[in-house]
Amino acid sequence: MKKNIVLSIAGFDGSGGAGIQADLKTFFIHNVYGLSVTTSLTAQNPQGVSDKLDIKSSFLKLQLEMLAKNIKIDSVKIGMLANKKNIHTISNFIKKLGVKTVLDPVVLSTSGYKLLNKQGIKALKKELFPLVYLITPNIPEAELLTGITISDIDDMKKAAKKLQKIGVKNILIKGGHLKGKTACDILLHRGKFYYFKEKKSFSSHNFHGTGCILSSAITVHLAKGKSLKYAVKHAKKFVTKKIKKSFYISKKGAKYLL
Ligand code: PXL
Repeated sequence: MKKNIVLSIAGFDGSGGAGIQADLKTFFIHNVYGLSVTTSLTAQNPQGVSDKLDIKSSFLKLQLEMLAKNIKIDSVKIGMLANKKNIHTISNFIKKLGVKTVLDPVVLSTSGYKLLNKQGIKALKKELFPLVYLITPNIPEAELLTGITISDIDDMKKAAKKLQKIGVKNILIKGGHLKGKTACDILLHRGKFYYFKEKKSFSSHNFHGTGCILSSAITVHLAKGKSLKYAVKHAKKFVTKKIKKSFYISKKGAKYLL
């Protein structure tokens, strides 16, 4: 039986809710085979991240090359990048590989820990944005990347257009942080806006790994040859379903999805 193969390049989350752990679970549930290469190890629990240890970029390069030399990869998901050197290494790899790549521009953890520094954000825009097929910022990330304050759908559209001007092909801005009863994500694809709405079944935003899971699920559908609209629609439905069934793994802290 043929299985599609998807690669996650992301951070390590020992608590299992975000990063490569969340990505691999998402791949498994969707019946694709998951590969993973880590950019940085985080020390964290459901209350937050206390520190990170970045992988040496020469070793990151080796991990990527060993996989690609031997295995046909159908699509790639990129999450936490940690620093500029890693971004440079990954950009070179993605350029050579030439498959659809989804970038979740992770800048802060849910609890506010910096997962990418200022220099990294600059390199992200310059080196990776032009190479990837889709980026999936949430509202705080879209604000940080564009300098636009976002308080409604029109602001989200403005930010998406600005990101397109920087050179990103397709942009999905996740609206879960906006006030209101529905979570509306907007997709800018081939010059048109598409809207993906789901009723919010939650009163707080303290869920761990939702962004990782959404971007991974989108990457799976792309690996299977589905359209971007199909991929976003079904990935969002999947995350919404998992939010409804989310659970605590500790007395204090965020809720987990997978
Ligand atoms: O959800 C953002 C995120 C991504 N990747 C890793 C993380 C986090 C948040 O904590 O730890 C590894």
